[in-house]
Amino acid sequence: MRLTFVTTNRGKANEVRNLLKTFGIEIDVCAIKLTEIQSDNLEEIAMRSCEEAYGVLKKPVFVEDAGLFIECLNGFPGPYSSYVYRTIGVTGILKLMEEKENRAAFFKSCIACKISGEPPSLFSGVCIGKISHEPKGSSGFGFDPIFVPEEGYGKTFAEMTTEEKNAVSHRGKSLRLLVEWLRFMR
Ligand code: ITT
Repeated sequence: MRLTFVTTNRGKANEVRNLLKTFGIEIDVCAIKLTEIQSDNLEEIAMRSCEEAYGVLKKPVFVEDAGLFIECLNGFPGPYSSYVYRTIGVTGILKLMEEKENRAAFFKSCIACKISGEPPSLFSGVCIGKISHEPKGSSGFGFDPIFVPEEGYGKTFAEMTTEEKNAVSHRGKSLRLLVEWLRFMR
C-alpha cells in the first residue's frame, strides 16, 4: 500500500518524508487545497480534511493539522495558526508577547489517515516548549524561529536539522504513532 500525504505546506512535507523514510516508508505528496473548516479542535479539522482528500483521490491518504498554543494568550493562535502566520507572522506574535513573562507554549499535531471506507484514524503528538524573545535560526518553517522545545538543549526549531526537529517535535510524535499503526494494519 502506498500512502499519499495531502498538504500545501512544503516544510511539513519535507519533515514527513524525511521521518517516514527512516522507517522504510515512501510516500507521495499531493498539494490539493482542502476546505479547512472553522473549529477549535484540530482532530475535527484533520478528520474532515482527510475525508475530503480521500473523496477526491480515492486512495489511501493522510493529512496533518497542527497549531501553536501559547499559554499567556489563552491558547492563541491554536487552530488558527496558519491564518495568523500569514497575517501577523512571527513578528506579530512577538509583539503580542512583548511584556509577557510567561513564555510557555506547545505545538500540537494531529494526523488523520484513511485507507479504506472506514472513518479516518487519528494520531496526535504534543511538543512542550517556550516562545523565545527574538527569532533565531533559518531552517524549518512557520513559527520555528521562535519556538524552543523543552527537549532541544535551548535551540529553536529553526536552529535544528530536520532530523533533530523530528526527534522531539509534535509532528515526529504523531508520525511515529502512525507508523506503529501502519505496521499493525499490514
Ligand atoms: P496544510 O493544511 O495544507 O497541510 P498549512 O500550513 O495550512 O498546510 P496547518 O493548517 O496545519 O497547515 O497550519 C498550521 C500552521 O501552524 C502552519 O502554517 C505554521 O505556520 C504553523 N506550524 C505548524 N506546525 C509547525 C511547525 O512544526 N513549526 C512551525 N510552525 C508550525
